[in-house]
Amino acid sequence: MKGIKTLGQFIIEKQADFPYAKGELSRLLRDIGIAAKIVNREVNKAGLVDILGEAGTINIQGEGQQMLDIFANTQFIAALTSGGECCIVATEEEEEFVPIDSPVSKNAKYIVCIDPLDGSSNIDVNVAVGTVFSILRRKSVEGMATLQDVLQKGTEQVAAGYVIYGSSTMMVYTTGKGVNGFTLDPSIGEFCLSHPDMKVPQDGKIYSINEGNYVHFPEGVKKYLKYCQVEDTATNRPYTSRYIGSMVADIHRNLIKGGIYMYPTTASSPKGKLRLLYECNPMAFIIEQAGGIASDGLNRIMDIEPEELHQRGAIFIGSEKMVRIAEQFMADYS
Ligand code: AHM
Ligand code: MG
Repeated sequence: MKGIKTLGQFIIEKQADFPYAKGELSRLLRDIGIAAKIVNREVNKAGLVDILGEAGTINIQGEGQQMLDIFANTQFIAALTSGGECCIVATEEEEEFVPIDSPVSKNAKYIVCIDPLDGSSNIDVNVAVGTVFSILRRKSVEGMATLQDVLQKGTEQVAAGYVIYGSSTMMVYTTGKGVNGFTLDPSIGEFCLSHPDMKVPQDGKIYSINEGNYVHFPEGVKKYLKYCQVEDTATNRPYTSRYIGSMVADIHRNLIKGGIYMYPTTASSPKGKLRLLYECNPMAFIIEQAGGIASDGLNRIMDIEPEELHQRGAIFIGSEKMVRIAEQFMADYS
């Protein structure tokens, strides 16, 4: 029988890649893994208990908060607080960033930007949801960290990852040295290395976009979608359309099978829907590390200078060849 490698074992082993690190980042990843297991437990029984459904509050983005959104938010903040390695959590669920004001944490080196439960409108119908996180190193050297510590470009990320609560639960992360995926074995309660050194195929056949917004898309996107649908054996077209409506699940599928995920600007989201700091940047870091690319249609996502905590942006992400062609359409028709 082949031996299993747990997430904890793998993190310790990989610490050797960072000779000057003192283990804080490893502990931070461990803390996120623990919270993910707790969230997984609740997501799994969402249909059974009365946490299912809407909480009746509206979050900063004006969206109805699902009860599990709040639960996941609380769990991740609690795990990061008790872990002591994180000085700020910036979360989709809170208007202001959350400073962790304990004697150990306030001098901690790391900042976590997180979407605790992405795609949560899918919970009621038993469809995969996810968690997305980005880890930054604080820039300021003393006192409480500030908003400026949070507003860093994607290229400054030291780690990023996602958890997908799907037909099985997986955690996929990068520290800038490739991408590895771990599947939760519920019988032992551990994430086990199942997808070492993940690579996104250079080209693919799947395009993922909410085509209901078609009339409001930029001309370049409309033209690209028509391109995807044209019959052409040389380029394997028409492509296949797949859209779950959970970004994590859509990008995870395309990472494995090859494809492009797009959320461009629309009339109702003139700057795009997804948030730069805790949705676009971490997914961009993972996909680039897996050999793909992530763009806002014209520029690399990770080069965008953030100005606001909840800044939104358009995203085109996935297999290199597909994203490059989409960018070409954007350039030609803008
Ligand atoms: P959320 O963070 O509020 O769940 O919103 C993000 C989600 C993504 O997971 C998904 O791809 C997208 O919103 C779906 O939006 P739409 O319903 O407009 O297609
Ligand atoms: Mg989200």
